[in-house]
Amino acid sequence: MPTVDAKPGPFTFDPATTALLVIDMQRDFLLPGGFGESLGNDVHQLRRTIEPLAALLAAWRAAGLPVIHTREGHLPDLSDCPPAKLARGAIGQQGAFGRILVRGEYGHDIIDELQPAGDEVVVDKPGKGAFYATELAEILGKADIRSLVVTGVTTEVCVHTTVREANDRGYECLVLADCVGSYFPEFQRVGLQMIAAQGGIFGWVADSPTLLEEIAR
Ligand code: TIU
Repeated sequence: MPTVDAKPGPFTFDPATTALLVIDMQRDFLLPGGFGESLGNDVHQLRRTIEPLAALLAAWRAAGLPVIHTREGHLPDLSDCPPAKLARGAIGQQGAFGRILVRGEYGHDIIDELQPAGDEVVVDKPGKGAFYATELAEILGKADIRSLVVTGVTTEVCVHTTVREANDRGYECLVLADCVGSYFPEFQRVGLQMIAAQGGIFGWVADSPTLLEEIAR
């Protein structure tokens, strides 16, 4: 079985029951001028994930392993957006790339570099976690997936929420440090530490090159 050098210890996975999860690599979060930047954030903190993630996606696809993408966003009438989220954010307002985090808008879609391939699943989620109010659990169950390689943005928000949800549902999660990003360097560092602390309280953390070596075998 492939084994990756990770924290807090080796992560062993069965490729037959493992999926790559790419969380919210959307234009609204990653492009200059988008929603993320409108919140006062530096998008370059996230953009460092694009190159390693593109390389990982290519290798993962070449190995014939499943990829699942997610996108955070809402129906055009915002009926799936909780009032508290609406009140705090710019959701649904006009942004540089269309209505912010609204499905069907240019800014809501995945960046050009990481566009889903033909048969890859895209899960649209209204929350931070990829399991809440989505079909993800059903998709993973049908495919007999039990381990997730987790990538995407942002580390302490949608990645953390999803990994915690997955952990509580019995999935083993490997989070790739170079393929997840936070607008805040401190949150990136501590966010990753929190996952692997206490003997891997809700997952493992590694860098993508160690996983790429295993995939190439
Ligand atoms: N995908 C995700 O993390 N959604 C966010 O709103 N993240 C922020 O860090 N703002």
